Amino acid sequence: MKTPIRVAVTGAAGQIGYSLLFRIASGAMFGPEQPLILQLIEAPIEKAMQALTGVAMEVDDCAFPLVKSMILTDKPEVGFKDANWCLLVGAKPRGPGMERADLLKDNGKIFIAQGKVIDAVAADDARIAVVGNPANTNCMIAASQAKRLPADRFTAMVRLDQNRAQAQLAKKSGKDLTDVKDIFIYGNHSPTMFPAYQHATIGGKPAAQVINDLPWLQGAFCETVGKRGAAIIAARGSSSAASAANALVDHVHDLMTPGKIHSVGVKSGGAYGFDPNVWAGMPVRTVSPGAWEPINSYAMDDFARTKLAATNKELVEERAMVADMLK
Ligand code: NAX
Repeated sequence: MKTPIRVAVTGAAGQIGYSLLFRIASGAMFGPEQPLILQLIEAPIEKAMQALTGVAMEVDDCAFPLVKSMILTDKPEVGFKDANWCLLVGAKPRGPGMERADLLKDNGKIFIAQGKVIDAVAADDARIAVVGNPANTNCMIAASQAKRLPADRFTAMVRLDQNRAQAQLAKKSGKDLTDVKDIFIYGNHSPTMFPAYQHATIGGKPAAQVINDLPWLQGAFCETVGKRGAAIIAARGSSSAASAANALVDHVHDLMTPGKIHSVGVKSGGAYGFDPNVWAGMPVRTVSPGAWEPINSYAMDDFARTKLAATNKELVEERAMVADMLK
């Protein structure tokens, strides 16, 4: 039997948490042989902690063999202690009439505090995945607080956008989902993101050739993927939850699986013309469990360069809005 790993999850009693915990506990994220200690962190609010107790009771009631124990806490220094993975899902939602800058600052405070604590108490091999929005900038903020853990341990989730893009290409072409390959997301997890159809293939052929509808690829396709979150809210009355949890399972699973090539929000280092200090979605290759290298060799045409510039501009603006909070 392997040694259990510690997985910390913030916002564990929220919508995404309610789908996510059961997938992690069943082995979907770290495999069927990997025992787990779940360290569940909620906001210091009585109602949230009470809800978390209920969720943990349901995890107990599933009798998952991999779950060795659970810690329920509203104290980050307890929840992140010795954690091997820190899944930062909890964040403050955007309230009615709230400006983006205010949302960035309010969430910035949460991610500064969590970044500091993770750096101080998490395991030496800790990896951090940020889902709470604005995910790329929150990830940058958390990473800015780290002195011990290197920046490449901090990743932001853009995998939901990749999965959405793959599904749209399969639907449009009428081919099986598994025939669609190499569709990657660049930039921010926001409507400015760029799903680069130019490099995608369907059944081994260029997606653009199979679909043969450039106005759709450059228009409705990019728009549908970019605004899918809003469309889900309009249809369901609340934001994506099960699909977001599923995407986080994919994000972490593929980061732990050498050879996988997938879209991850990482410190750009200047790849694809991004500001070197923003966290931008791009394809990465997992080289060993938890370690990745960027794939920065995809050629970009004029349309792609315009889209990359627009999403980079937004990331740079978000960074400027929180500049006084960064170290
Ligand atoms: P919910 O509002 O249902 O749950 C959030 C939970 O986080 C709540 O239980 C709250 O008490 C908790 N929380 C708040 N502050 C906390 C703190 N400081 N420490 C610990 N817990 C805290 O939101 P949910 O639908 O679960 O979404 C969570 C986040 O994911 C949101 O920021 C949302 O915008 C973001 N999303 C990101 C996606 C992505 O692809 N990157 C897609 C889905 C989702 O919209």
